[in-house]
Amino acid sequence: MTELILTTFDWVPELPRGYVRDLRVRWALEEAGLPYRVEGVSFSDRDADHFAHQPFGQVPWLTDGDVSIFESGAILLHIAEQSEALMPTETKGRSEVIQWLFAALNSVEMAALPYSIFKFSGDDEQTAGRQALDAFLAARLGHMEQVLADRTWLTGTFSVADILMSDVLRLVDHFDGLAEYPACRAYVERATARPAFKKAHADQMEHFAAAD
Ligand SMILES: N[C@@H](CCC(=O)N[C@@H](CS)C(=O)NCC(=O)O)C(=O)O
Repeated sequence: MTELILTTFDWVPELPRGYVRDLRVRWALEEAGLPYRVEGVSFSDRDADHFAHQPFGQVPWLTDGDVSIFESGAILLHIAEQSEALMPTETKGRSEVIQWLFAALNSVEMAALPYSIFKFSGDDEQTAGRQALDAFLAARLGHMEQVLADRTWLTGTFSVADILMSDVLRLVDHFDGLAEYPACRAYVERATARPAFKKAHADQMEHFAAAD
């Protein structure tokens, strides 16, 4: 087995700590029981090597032997291919997990991210554009509320799709955006009560605090 190396920033400001996307990767690796090492790259000075691994100058990326992979969704899929704790190998179960993985990124995070950026910036001015974005998110959350009303995990058993979906919803919940969506909120609580999440979260907080 090759060594798995997860790269994240060496330091970030207080505000995003606990929400930097290396957490999703840590969480998946913990659930899968795969050993890994974490490396830090400069937050303030992003060099050519950083862009060679992550063309947007962002984090995370994962190195697995001669594979270097960026985009948290792609990384999670790469890890899930190595563990039935994260994704079944049979075609039907695998497709169900993959569709929800994409839904988390392309249907929910796509709506949740603009909301979170406004919240992080402290700008709460209700412009027409902002109202349209809020309505877009509310529609997505309304549908997720129905999906989650009668199931514990998205595909029956816990999978990598739950890591991604609950992490996306967790950021909305951080700004109290799930107040009107009790099933979504309970899902986030269930997911973040898992020991693998708790370890991943504590490790990320410790990693950034060590650089203060
Ligand atoms: N779509 C990318 C987004 C990565 C991303 O937004 N990373 C943030 C940390 S969570 C980052 O590097 N921000 C610094 C920046 O954009 O300059 C993924 O899911 O991996």
